[in-house]
Amino acid sequence: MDITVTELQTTTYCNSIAIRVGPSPSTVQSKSGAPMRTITVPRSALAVLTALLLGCADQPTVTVDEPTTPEPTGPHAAVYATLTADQNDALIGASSPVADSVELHETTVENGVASMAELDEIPLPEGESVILQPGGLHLMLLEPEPLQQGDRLAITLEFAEADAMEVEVPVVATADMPDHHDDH
Ligand SMILES: [Cu+2]
Repeated sequence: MDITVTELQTTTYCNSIAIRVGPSPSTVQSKSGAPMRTITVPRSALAVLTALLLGCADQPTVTVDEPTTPEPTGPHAAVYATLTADQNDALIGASSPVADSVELHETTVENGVASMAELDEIPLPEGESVILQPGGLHLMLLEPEPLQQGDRLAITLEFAEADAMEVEVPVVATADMPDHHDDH
């Protein structure tokens, strides 16, 4: 069975699409009498369409770009990424099947000495790209299972507003990233 998408003649995207599950497209008249366009899409597209419609309910979303973990040289592993929220939000936690716990950290350097503090949350101001990078904000997997270049680890990010999101993080050569965790 295909899914029939009925596009109403309205200007706002989020009010413009209705999904009916039916065996075939049919002619539909809107209440105002204007004809509506119908498109039939494969059932496999239902998840995508559902996501689009859920996105219409002003559901905050956070985009995660270039998640990366340098191959650990010590007991812990850092995860870097660029996070951009479309509404004011905050990263409030993270977890991974490869580590018992994942903390939010910030590295600061004072008088040439690097130290790391655990944060309760990382604020994500609307539309602003927050960069998790060596020497600054990062996620830290505490004593993860052994990770090697070429592995991909799963990490679930929890936000104050947006739904939790699972991200796949490639493990890259340490030579590709500055190492800032000698102080652990
Ligand atoms: Cu750290």
